[in-house]
Amino acid sequence: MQADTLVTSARDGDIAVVTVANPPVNALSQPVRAGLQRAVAAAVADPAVGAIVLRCDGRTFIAGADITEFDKPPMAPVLSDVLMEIEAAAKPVVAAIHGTALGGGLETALASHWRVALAGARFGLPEVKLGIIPGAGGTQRLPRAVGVEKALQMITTGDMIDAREALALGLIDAIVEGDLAAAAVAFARRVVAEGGKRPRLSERDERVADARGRSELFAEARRQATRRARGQDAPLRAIEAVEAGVNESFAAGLARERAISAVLKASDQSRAQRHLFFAEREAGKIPGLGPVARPVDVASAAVIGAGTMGGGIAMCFANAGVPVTLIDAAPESLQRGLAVVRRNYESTAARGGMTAAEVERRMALIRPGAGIADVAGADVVIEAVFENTAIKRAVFAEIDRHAKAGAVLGTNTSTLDIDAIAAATGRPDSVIGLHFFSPANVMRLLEVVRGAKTADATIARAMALGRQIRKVPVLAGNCDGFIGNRMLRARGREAERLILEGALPHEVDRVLYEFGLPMGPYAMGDLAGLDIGWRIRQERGLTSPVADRLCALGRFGQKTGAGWYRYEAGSRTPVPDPAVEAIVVEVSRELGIARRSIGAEEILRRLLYPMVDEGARILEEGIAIRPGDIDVVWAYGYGWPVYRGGPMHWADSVGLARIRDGLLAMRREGDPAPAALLERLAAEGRGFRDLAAA
Ligand code: 3H9
Repeated sequence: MQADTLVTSARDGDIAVVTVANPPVNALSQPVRAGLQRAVAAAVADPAVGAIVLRCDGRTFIAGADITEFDKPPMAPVLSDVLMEIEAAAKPVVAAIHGTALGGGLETALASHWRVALAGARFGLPEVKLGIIPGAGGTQRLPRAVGVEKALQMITTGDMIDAREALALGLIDAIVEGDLAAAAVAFARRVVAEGGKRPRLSERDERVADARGRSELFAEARRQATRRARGQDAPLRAIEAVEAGVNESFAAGLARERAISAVLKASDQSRAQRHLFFAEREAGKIPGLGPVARPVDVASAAVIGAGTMGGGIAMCFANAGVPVTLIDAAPESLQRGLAVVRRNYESTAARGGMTAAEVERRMALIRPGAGIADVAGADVVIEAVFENTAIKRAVFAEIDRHAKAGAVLGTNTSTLDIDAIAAATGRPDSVIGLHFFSPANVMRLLEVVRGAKTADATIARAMALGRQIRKVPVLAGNCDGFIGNRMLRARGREAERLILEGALPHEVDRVLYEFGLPMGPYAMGDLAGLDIGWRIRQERGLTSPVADRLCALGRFGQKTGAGWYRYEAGSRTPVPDPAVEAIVVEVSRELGIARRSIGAEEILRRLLYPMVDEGARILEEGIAIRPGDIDVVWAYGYGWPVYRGGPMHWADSVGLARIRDGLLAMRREGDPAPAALLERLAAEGRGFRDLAAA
């Protein structure tokens, strides 16, 4: 695409209107940068032009640099140079903002002299989410516009602010209504009439002067960034760039920003985070679906089961403004469930996360239902009762009697057979697995599980529904554990071997925590409750020698104050427990296993390689469509560190031959050979990423 078609100029009297039209999000690809440079220079050179309006066609103002260019060598003109020219322009430049001004887009607006926006516009520097920092002056101009503290918060979190806040902070000069282009032209004309002022943020000092030499401000920002984004380089490096600009000068800060930006763009962390950015979007595309009607938003929902999961799922709907009926067979459970939901909202409100009126608005969206007959009006019904096939089948037979034709019937199961549940209804084509992750109102992942008879239209609607309630939906096939829990189980098997061979639970957990996961399998077990797995093992005639013994002692995890760890009263902090160590050692002895010391490197390898192997099987069987889908599941459902890109991306970075060799080395009698897909890719010297491209 040529610069001339992506960036065009028109005249409205004495105002030049420069328009970027690079769908879908007006990213700053090379032709756009070149086009902007040329259009602004031409307008400045035109004696008939008094001021310039910079606007965008389509759904948004510029949403940032073109991320697809990051793997290519830099192409002139670089954005920071174009923006220096815009800021230095001899005529006022007014940015007219709608949609989202993000990253390089916000930097373009900050380099302009004036900024006007529609009330719905939002603003942010989300670069850290891609493992980089703003690279075209954002770390320098934003603090000069909104003050150092606010800028540090925006830059290190990547979170957006709305137009009202932007106006209050001085990030924008006006909120306008109606036709944005016309309003921006009128604004520009006023600027000309009032003398054509061109305030340049690079020259503005007062907001950064306040922070000069205040090292505690930056120390606090570092402390918060380290806690919130443990292991990530970008937020800390962004703080460094801001600090340089505050303590030295705009030019010094800009130079530091540019140097850091170049290093991070080429970093493994950024590569991993960019992979997840695209994988998340790719996961929404389902190849091979027949022609289905474009799903419309659901207007109402029903959730059956008012326990922790059901209540959390109901909150997801209320949070998205969708009325939801919460139903439970036991009236007291329903009341308890509603009270828990209210408490959750009220504690958010107490932390300043929402107003008291908002709590009431959301609670009003959650209606208590009298019985399953109340699912009748719902576009989507989600069953979240006890994890037991017979119980779920009974509930589905009831749902089938009352739900309206065409409703999506979802079961929130983490392991059960979707087909067996669907068969309890006369419409298995409408039944689908909707596996929410706990806490359901917080975790972004939604595993959407297609059964053998699930209709394409049901799949499309379930995926759309996931997006409507702000989840990241990933389609999985029907198997025991689907994508996430199946891989978790592969890891769990090896974790058990590790403790029997010589490692202790807290040593295993520490290795995964240091790798970047929020917790390891033992702390996770204590959080979820060990009795659930115990019951399932009993039903299936399985054993887990140490866990079974803990459960027999009533050690069910956090809820009983003891499990794999012990817990002080009122605390959720796991404390290693000598009693558990004694049990582990005793079980090893009973099984005739000589314990030895096992290092962190071996622990990590033995926990993660089997996950990759299981992931390869999941791909072979078509349970996951793409390796990237597995990565999205782990990043959004299990807290896999985003800067490692998910297990399949990570495996590619390790090298599949090394993983195959490691799996062979740890293989015991009775273990299956590594997955054929893994063997093949390793032998060909390729990675999972090559599958995605194939
Ligand atoms: C940056 O700016 C660095 C600077 O400091 C300068 C350094 C010198 N590039 O999300 P959607 C694609 S870093 C290329 O589904 P939505 C996306 O892949 C950048 N492509 O839409 C998808 O493609 P497809 C900082 C991009 O309405 C399509 O657009 N900016 C980019 O739900 C639609 O995307 C960011 O990080 C891009 N920058 O949400 C913003 N952005 O249809 C990243 C999107 O083929 N973008 N695409 O799958 C977003 O957050 C969301 O896309 C946005 C729209 C909120 C804009």
